[in-house]
Amino acid sequence: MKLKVGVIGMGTMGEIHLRNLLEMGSDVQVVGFFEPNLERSSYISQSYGIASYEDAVKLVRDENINAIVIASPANQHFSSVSEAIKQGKYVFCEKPLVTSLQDSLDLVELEQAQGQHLIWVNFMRRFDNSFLNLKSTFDGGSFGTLNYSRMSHRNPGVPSSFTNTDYMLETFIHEFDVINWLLGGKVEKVSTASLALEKPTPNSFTDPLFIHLSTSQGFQITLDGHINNGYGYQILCELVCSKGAIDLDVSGPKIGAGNRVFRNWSERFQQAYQSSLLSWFNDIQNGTHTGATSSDAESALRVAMAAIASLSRSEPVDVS
Ligand code: ISE
Repeated sequence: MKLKVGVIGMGTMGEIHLRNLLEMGSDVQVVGFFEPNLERSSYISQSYGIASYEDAVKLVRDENINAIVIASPANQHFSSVSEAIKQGKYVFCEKPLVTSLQDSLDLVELEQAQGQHLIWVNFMRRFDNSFLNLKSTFDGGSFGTLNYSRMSHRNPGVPSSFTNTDYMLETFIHEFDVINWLLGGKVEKVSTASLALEKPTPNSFTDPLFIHLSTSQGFQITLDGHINNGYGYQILCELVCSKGAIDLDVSGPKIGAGNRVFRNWSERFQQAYQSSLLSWFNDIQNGTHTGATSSDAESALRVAMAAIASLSRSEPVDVS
């Protein structure tokens, strides 16, 4: 099946997806895109020779388009995704899929009514070679059973409008998904703590931030974030098991980025973004779903909501 793709949102992420789509061969055709910022829109049309649409709804309803890639701001995802699902079109949507639990439940229901998977959420760590190597080593069992896990998320900086809610929905949402994917089970309880630095963040969010999570299997996970660190982008994930500890530097069939420090997230996860989009294409051809589903997105969102509540109330919160 030829994918005739429309892309919604042409910020940094939308352009990365566009470039990756353009490299996927003749079975993928980019029909057009929608970007509300006129300057950016004309830059994209001129640079890539692709038609722009007046609005997202026109793009989604165009009969020449059968698959939609969504990289608009998260609070605009629901209207595009729900419209696409009603039209029976395949969707590849950036994280977080939506920003409220009600929207999430509505999307899961709409998709179920169509009787097939139509939503793929870009939790790209599931396709990152380092994470895949870690998962296959852990699943192989030679390191024994999990005692606890440590994770870190470090970013040189985030936009000045960033808030604590964004911290959970835009940044830690990746770890909330990784916990479900890598360890299985459900996160049941979340508590948060912060550290006041001498040089505080100029933005209106709490950084560095620490989260403690416990899962239905009794696993304990500590997660720290320092996303205004000024020096670089680094992702760490360590599984401390009964026979030894393994992390993202574990060797595996494909070379991964490991624990190294990068300039930014797009550089660190370049391979994962390509693989994630390619697997969407392959899944559509094969009638499979090897990525993150709308239900996976809902599980991660529930943890994020509990973390937001824990941070604002300064107490442990159960995940609903
Ligand atoms: C950004 O939006 C991403 O999705 C990156 O993967 C994440 O690491 C970063 O913290 C977010 O701001």
